[in-house]
Amino acid sequence: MKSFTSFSDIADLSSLVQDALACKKAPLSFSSLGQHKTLVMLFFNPSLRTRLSTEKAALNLGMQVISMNADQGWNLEFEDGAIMNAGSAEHVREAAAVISQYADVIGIRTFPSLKDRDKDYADQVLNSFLRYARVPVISLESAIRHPLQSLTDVLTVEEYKKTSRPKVVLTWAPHPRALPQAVPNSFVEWMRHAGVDLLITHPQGYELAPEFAAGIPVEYDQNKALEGADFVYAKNWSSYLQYGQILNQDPDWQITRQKMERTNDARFMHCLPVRRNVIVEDAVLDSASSVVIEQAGNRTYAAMAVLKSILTNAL
Ligand code: AN0
Ligand code: CP
Repeated sequence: MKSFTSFSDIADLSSLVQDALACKKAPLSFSSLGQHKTLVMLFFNPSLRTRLSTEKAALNLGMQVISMNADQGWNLEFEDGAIMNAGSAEHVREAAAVISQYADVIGIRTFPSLKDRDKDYADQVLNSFLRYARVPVISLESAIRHPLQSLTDVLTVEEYKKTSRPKVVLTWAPHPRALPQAVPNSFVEWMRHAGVDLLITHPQGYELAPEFAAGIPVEYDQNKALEGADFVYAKNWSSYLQYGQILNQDPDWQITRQKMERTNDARFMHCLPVRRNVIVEDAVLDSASSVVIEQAGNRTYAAMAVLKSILTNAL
């Protein structure tokens, strides 16, 4: 693996998952693999889990880590041929090449604008780093994907499943702010290869981009969708069709204990951060069915498996 930005970068999902599980069993058994290698992480947007778990993963592998908040006062130019006589002081061509002088692996987190669909789906920030960096690049969530989260989600389903082919329901849930489609896009991109029966449920107008959701069944009746589910994965996202808009805030889409009773004693999952009693009731989040904390814990081992594979193949 040279860079890690989407499902298509990996060679084999089940071996990556097995590797992550091996890292979980013995997190320090590869502690010299990354010696004298440096991970530089740039955060164009904030993060709790991704930042700390990826840093922890790198430290477990013996790497050095430098993290930089790139969300304030650092206006990079991304347009080719730009005449830089306005706000931007530096072009990504130099920035990515220069960071590559200090880093063996670069991590990038960036959110979409949610204003211009074509621009967001071109994933310009991440792709510019891929193009101009001289070392492997890891997505720490881009405008349209969150692959470290999705690998974690596959790993977590693998750990908790009680049947060989569980029913996994991705359900939209309400949220007061317009959120990216990155988590659900990526979730579908990875889950379709994970040996599960995947079903998506959301209100009309929240259809995901066809490049991600094509061929995956959608049930517009959430109650029906939840019948017999083994995993309920809740997430809000803004509309793709009416790009970036909030079309619905119907509290009836919240995941409640009553709704969980329709499932096959399902595990509740969410990538976090989660709005309590908006996305999901306290009674579900605080119940034994919820695995959100364990899921977040698994972020470290997913990141370890990815970094290991970059360190062993590409550096
Ligand atoms: C972000 C999102 O929905 O993409 C990050 C989730 C991992 N969520 C929020 O900003 C609440
Ligand atoms: N789930 C997730 O990526 O969380 P952060 O935004 O805190 O990194």
